[in-house]
Amino acid sequence: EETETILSVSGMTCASCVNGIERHVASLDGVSSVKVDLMTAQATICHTGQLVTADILRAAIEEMGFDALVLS
Ligand code: 9UX
Repeated sequence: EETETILSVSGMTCASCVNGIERHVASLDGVSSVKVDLMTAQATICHTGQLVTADILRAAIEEMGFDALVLS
């Protein structure tokens, strides 16, 4: 079923960071929506619990050079 995961993302300094994370995470199988907010430094991601875990999302963002922490 669909799960919503919220992560704290540090290291984002411009709108291109936001777009890059949104595009990268959205390309993952099982991810249905991604919203990244620069001001709150949070990513809100809807995904299937079967294909994508919160830790996979965290790792995908960290691979891009940001620090990410699963909040909920
Ligand atoms: Mo902007 Mo983000 O020039 O990694 S893309 S800082």
